[in-house]
Amino acid sequence: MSILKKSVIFTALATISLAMSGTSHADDVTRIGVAVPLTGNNAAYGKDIENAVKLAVAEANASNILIGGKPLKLVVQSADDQADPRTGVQVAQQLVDEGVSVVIGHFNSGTTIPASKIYSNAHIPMITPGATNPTITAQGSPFIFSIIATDAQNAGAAGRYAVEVTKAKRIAVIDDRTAFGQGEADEFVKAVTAAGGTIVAREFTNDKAVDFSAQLTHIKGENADLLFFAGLNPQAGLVKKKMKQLGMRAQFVGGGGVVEPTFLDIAGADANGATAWEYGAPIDAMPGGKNFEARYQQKYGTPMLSYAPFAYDATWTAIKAMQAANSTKPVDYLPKLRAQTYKGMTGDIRFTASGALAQPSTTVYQVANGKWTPLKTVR
Ligand code: ABU
Repeated sequence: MSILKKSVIFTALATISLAMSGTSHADDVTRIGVAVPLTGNNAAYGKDIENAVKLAVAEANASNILIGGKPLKLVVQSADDQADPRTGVQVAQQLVDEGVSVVIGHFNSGTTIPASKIYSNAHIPMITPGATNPTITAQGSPFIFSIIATDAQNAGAAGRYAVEVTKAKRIAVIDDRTAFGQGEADEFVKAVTAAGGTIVAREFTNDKAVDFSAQLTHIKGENADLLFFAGLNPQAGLVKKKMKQLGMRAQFVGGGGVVEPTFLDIAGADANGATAWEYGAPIDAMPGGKNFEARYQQKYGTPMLSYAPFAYDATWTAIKAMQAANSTKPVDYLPKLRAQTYKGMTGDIRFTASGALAQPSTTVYQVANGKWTPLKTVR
């Protein structure tokens, strides 16, 4: 083999090796990792989060923030976790190897729980803008944060409301057997039972299913007057549509992740009357919310979904902690992140000792005339 050929092969191998180890980056930039599903059934939620992080980063880069006397130059490092726990762990390790200073993500509780252990071991802060199983922050890691209400709060409020306000007497539940769906169904059932309500059926499916006839027929047979569906879109829309086909009288109640246009598109006219609980306050009640919505729409040419405000705030929360510490190194800015109160769009962002959001809120919405309309916010 000629010396030239050997040299070309060596250079190519060295480049691949550097790219894989992540050590080829110039170190004048600060990497913000985003780990969300960018493909598969949950891709719309993930893209929404990624867009919001990129918007915050673009605005921060244009703000001439100085850290250590130098302009802060942020770059977004996106990773597709495919809503899959094993892939979640792999991309978490990749982001750590690439030297990110913080990770905004993941979206699914089922990916967040195992991935959080990777960040925790690497001492990289992770802030989830969407994963809501209470065990995420109950782990007590000093590196793991949630900027959104948990399902103990969201589904807990849904359970109390079902008994005390809706006055449902015979309550049924279907969950999708994910860490999120099963977790929020458990929290809902706990709250219903504590409020003196009666669960007449507890059914489950999986997060890929499209046919819910067996579960709904059983629930109809139990003469349920309220059904809590613990899962995401598009399944929530399909469940609502099927309920109508089966002539069920039960009130449909969704948990987190349902108040989205996809539900309306899938359930069509059958969507009317459905209710669902979503984390935080309605966008109109968020300070600067409408302006953010317009900036997002202008940048991406598409309406934002429910998790964009949380992802935007999560990114700025990390940037503010870096500013306060005058350093982008986790070891320096972590104490600021743990102690600060950042006045965000979604509220005052302060974390409890375990990394949960200190002042969460949640809102119940109802579909009226083909639109999700807020009914009440619980703090
Ligand atoms: N919180 C809504 C859905 C995401 C998740 O926790 O899995």
